[in-house]
Amino acid sequence: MIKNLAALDDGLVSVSGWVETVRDQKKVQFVVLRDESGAVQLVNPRTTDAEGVVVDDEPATTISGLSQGSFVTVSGQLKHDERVKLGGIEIKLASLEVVTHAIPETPIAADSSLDKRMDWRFLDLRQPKASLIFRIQTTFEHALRTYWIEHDFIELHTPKLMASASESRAELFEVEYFDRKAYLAQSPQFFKQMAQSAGFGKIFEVGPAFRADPSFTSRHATEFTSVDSEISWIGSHEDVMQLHEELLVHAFTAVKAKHGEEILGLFGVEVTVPTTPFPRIPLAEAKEIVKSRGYEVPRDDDDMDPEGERQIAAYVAETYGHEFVFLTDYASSIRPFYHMRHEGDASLTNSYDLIFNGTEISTGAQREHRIDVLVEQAVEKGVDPAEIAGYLDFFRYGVPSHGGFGMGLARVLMLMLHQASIREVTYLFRGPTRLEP
Ligand code: AMO
Repeated sequence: MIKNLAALDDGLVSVSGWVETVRDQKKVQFVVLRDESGAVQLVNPRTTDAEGVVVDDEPATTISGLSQGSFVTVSGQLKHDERVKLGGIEIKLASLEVVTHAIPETPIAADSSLDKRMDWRFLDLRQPKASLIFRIQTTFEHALRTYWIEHDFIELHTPKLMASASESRAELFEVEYFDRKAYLAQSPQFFKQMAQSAGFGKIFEVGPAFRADPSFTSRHATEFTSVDSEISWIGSHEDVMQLHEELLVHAFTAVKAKHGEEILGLFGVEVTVPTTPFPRIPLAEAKEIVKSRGYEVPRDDDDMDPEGERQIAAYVAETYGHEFVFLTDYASSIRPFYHMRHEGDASLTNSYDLIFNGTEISTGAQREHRIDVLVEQAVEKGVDPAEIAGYLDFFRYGVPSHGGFGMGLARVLMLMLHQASIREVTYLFRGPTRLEP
């Protein structure tokens, strides 16, 4: 049912919205009007002359010519009728003003390709599913913030123009910056660690991140919203995982409470609030498990590949009845230089990836905070200390033990709502061949 009905002085109501359908019958016309709050049925009985023949008067003629998506403002008498599907009300038309006649040929239809729908994103977003996605995103982010604020975290907005790479150089966007080069931030990694050097203790940021990743997968974008948090005084990455799971439980509880029924109705998905602790499996063990299920992981010395992630998620679902799993203790060879390595076994790191419904949504780790070790690890990874001198300075004046994570917001939503691509849950997607709209 539409919610934005305004009462007029003369006992009528007024409402504006987009025309969804027009049913032009012999003696009566029905129009369904929609806005962001819902839909309402308008009814316009046709006028007949003395012989009972229908007359072409207004607003009947205008209604007959209304194209789908036209934007109109109407007034009329509100009638309650339980038989009317849209909330048991309808409006008997008194006046109708067409603000904009929509171009009759709609460029997209329900069966249009995803790419075509992205071309016409503002029309694509008119489906009720789409606005629900962004209301869920709002609730999700709000719940994360509530948790952080209740636990005394500080919110930061770190710069997105940087003088160096913060993650792999391979995925770096370079921009002209007056007489020098700048780079778009791949993550707030360095600056969230700087806050630990500054003594902020617990911080978070929700902001854009850029990756010059030429892939066309369903889970990669060149610009995405990264949910980041970083905390000091940790014993190991276990403390980061505990923060991470508590945050997710808090946010999933809020989403389920506010949108659970709508999500079930529109997406056919029952949101499950995860239980803690989430299962934790060292990466090497996870690879053995998927191998024992008959899946040959392409490389033992590499990250878990997407099929491996699906396989381990299936195992976790069967064994623990859980949608989440932390894969822990990644090999140093496949982790960035700033991850802390195991005490006594430098081949492994105090790090994890979080898998949700079979796809990675997050990477987290304890960071190396001892300057000598950090420089050594950078050099070993081929990172020139001179290039990250500013970052290394944070550690030259003492930094507590610390760690944190980065989580792709769109990936969480995609997997929560069982969508096939992050394009569906990103307001305006950016990929290698998409810079518009
Ligand atoms: P990582 O590079 O794994 O780690 O990124 C963290 C999370 O960000 C999301 N993500 C992406 N989402 C959409 N498109 C992309 N191209 C893309 N790349 C990454 C994923 C991923 O799990 N600084 C570390 C995090 C940390 O240790 O705090 C980092 O950026 O969901």
